[in-house]
Amino acid sequence: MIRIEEAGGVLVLTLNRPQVMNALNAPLRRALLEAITGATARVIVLTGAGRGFCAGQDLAEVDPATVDLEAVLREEYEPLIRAIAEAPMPVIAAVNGVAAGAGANLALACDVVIAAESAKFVQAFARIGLVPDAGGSWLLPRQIGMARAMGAMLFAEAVPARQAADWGMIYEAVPDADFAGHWRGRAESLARGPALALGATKRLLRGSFGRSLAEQMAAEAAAQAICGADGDFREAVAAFLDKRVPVFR
Ligand code: T3D
Repeated sequence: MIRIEEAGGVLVLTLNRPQVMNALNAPLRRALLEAITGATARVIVLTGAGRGFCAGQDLAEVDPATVDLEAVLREEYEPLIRAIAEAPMPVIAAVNGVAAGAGANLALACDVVIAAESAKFVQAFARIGLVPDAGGSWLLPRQIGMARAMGAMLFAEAVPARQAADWGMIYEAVPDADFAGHWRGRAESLARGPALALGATKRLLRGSFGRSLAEQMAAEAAAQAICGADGDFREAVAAFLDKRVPVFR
């Protein structure tokens, strides 16, 4: 269901059902959740095998007459999206091709989204008479504003990677020829970084939507106290003064 490779602090999880554009069935959801919650790497990358990233729910698995959609979402999708948001390390989505439905929102739940220029994001739910799920109705208006999120979700049109980057839905769109080397370089650069500070930055930003400015600054101060007492801070300052590249733990 997924290919798992780990090297140099980077855990790469490749969704591996290319014959159905890596559509999510129950075994794939379980494998992904286990791999993310069990990860000890410094960075996780999610990507897809073949020409798609993920086509969302495997529609061949669902019998609309009997499926309990609420239970599937509460018991399988929600833990997966929360596992990404709550993972102590940064999670990168390397979106190699189309990301549709819950597959789009799986990508958008990641901390950094890097897409190949030929990739596209489709909030496909309205096409099949469903509402956006897997956290998308919370994430997308925060990422691109209400007007664009509403349009993307009501019209269920594909948003090309370049436009997604221009809108702030993703971090960057990269020419296809450079894509694989580029996301790997990004992941390795985070893996060489100060893990404690990067994890704390993720938590601060993700927690910020539920806090006032005063509460957020208190959270910053508390996190800075922890990072400031850490060896990585001492090493980085010493490296700066010595005019050398810091070596983080
Ligand atoms: O059910 C619940 O528990 C609730 C949760 C719902 C969450 C959701 O994700 S709802 C949204 C589900 N996803 C979709 O509606 C997307 C359906 N797929 C598409 O619209 C298109 O396939 C794509 C835009 C993703 C890609 O189009 P294209 O033209 O590049 O490829 P294709 O030819 O349509 O697909 C290639 C193969 O993948 C094809 O199989 P075949 O004909 O070669 O044997 C196609 O049937 C299969 N495939 C694509 N998406 C899915 C899928 N098979 C099962 N489930 C899919 N979602």
